[in-house]
This record gives sequence, structure tokens and C-alpha cells, in this order.
Amino acid sequence: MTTPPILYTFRRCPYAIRARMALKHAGIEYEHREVILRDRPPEMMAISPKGTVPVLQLPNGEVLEESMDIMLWCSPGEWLEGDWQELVEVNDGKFKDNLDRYKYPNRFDDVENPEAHRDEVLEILNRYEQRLGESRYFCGDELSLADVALAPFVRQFANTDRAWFDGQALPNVQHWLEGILASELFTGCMVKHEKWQSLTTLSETTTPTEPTTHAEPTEAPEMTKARQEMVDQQLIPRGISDPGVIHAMSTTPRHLFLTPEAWPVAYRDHPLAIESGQTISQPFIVAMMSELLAPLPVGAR
Ligand SMILES: N[C@@H](CCC(=O)N[C@@H](CS)C(=O)NCC(=O)O)C(=O)O
Repeated sequence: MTTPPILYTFRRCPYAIRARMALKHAGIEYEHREVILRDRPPEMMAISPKGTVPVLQLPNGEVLEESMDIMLWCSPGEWLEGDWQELVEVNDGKFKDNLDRYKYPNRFDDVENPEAHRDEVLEILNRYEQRLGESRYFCGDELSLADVALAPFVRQFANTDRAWFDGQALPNVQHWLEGILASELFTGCMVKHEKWQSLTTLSETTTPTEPTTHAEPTEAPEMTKARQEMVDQQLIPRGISDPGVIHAMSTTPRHLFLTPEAWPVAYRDHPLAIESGQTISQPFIVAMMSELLAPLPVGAR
């Protein structure tokens, strides 16, 4: 019996959804390793240090760390007909950029009006609308790679403001999306999985005597650098001087309180949205409040 490929995946990630759908369509069995993005397993980081999902490890050791590479690896020839390349380029580029700015405006410095980004996406959807009036799916009357590559992103856009999306004159897009979301191919890929238990979890590498604020060992160097710049440029020049506060702000992985899309801006000089309509305060405010609490020296409890 041959070992199956291993897929590191995250249920709601649109890139991972497209990869799972392609694998399922191709009838490929794989070992499903559900990843929590703020606690990515060392096994995944070792084969794909860029740290994004999905990642597929083949039995021969080859690693596919881009969703489109996974799709292309497993898709049958007839799925690859048509202009899927141009469609994916627009989807993964302009569509995704504007979707993120519409859905998470305060994670970006350049968003003045989220609705302007929603309308940029709408312009793309209007083109899809015309196209889906000519054939049932993007590249003809059968589902193919283009549909599966795009649908998880259109779903995410639609769910950002469902009432608004449903009110748009996009009957062909709405019908196309509904059909895909109702399919066994999609629903079968959205079954919930428990987090995969890494064999070398972070808790095993952390001794009880270490401060609990210690950053995760697999942290990307950009995160460490951004955090240090935050301390040097936002906190110290504004008068934060307590060594305990500076230590905590220098080591607490603030980005882990955010979803990974927000990590590039996690250490910037402003508050950020977290789940359930809440926000995480600007770093300086956190530091100032902590300093006012007159914390105990580092290591004291
Ligand atoms: N180009 C990659 C993008 C994958 C990606 O950005 N996945 C997100 C989750 S939806 C992720 O892993 N983010 C973590 C990070 O950027 O650190 C692909 O197509 O596979």
C-alpha cells in the first residue's frame, strides 16, 4: 500500500478550498492535516517555510506550496481547457486585493473608502455575469478548473455583505455560485476537522520557567523585525521606558491575535479589527496602559 499525499490545509481559506475541491474531483485520497494559522505545525514549516496553506507533500517528497500548483498537479486534461490562466490572474490579483480591502479595510493603510474596493470587484463580477450568460460555467457547459479556482473567492466576497450581494443585478453569477456551493464537491470539502496534532508542538518546546510572552519559535523574521521597529519607533520616542513593558512589547507576538491576512500590518501604529467586531488597541496605547499598571519586574509573579 502506498502512503497518500499529505495536505496541510485550513478549512475557510479560499486557496485551500480550491485545492481540496480539485483533489476531491480527481478522486485523490490524502491525509488531511488541519492547520491553525496562528500555530502552524513545525512539520509544515520545515517543508514550506513561507508558511501559507495549502501545502501538499507528495509521497516522493516533492512539495507543492501554491494552490494552483496543487490544482494543476491533479486536474484532468479537460479541466484545463479555456482561458483559466487569465481568469486566475485577475482573481488572485485585482479581485483578491480589492476583496481584502473591502472586507478588512483597517488592515490596510491605503483604504479611504471600502465601498470603492467593493465596486472594483463588482466591475469584475459584471464581466463574469456576461460570460456566464453565454455558458453555464466559465469555460463551457461543464465545471472546470476556472470555476473551482474562482468560486471560493466569489463566495467570500458574497458573504461580506450578503444582502448587498443578493441585491445586485448578477443573476448568472448568483446562480453559478449557488450551484457550486450546493454541490457535493464543495460541501464535501467543507466538513469540519479537528486541528492536526503536531508531533513536536510548541508546548513541548516551552519550559514552564520561560516567560509566557515568549514569541513562537517558528516566527517569521519579518514579524520579529516589525515588532522591534514598533518598539524603537512608536514606543520609546513617545516616552515608554519601563523595562518590563518594553520586554513584553518586544516579545509578545501581537500578530497571533489577528488573522494571517493582517500580519503584514500587525505592528503598525494603529488599532486593528479582530474577531466579533472587536479591536486590538494601537501598540502605544497598550504600552501606555501597561506602564500605568506599574508591572512587576520581568519574571516576577
Ligand atoms: N499564493 C498562495 C496563497 C495562500 C495563502 O495566502 N493562504 C493564506 C490563508 S487563506 C495563508 O496561509 N496565510 C498565512 C500567511 O500569509 O502567513 C496560494 O495560492 O496557495
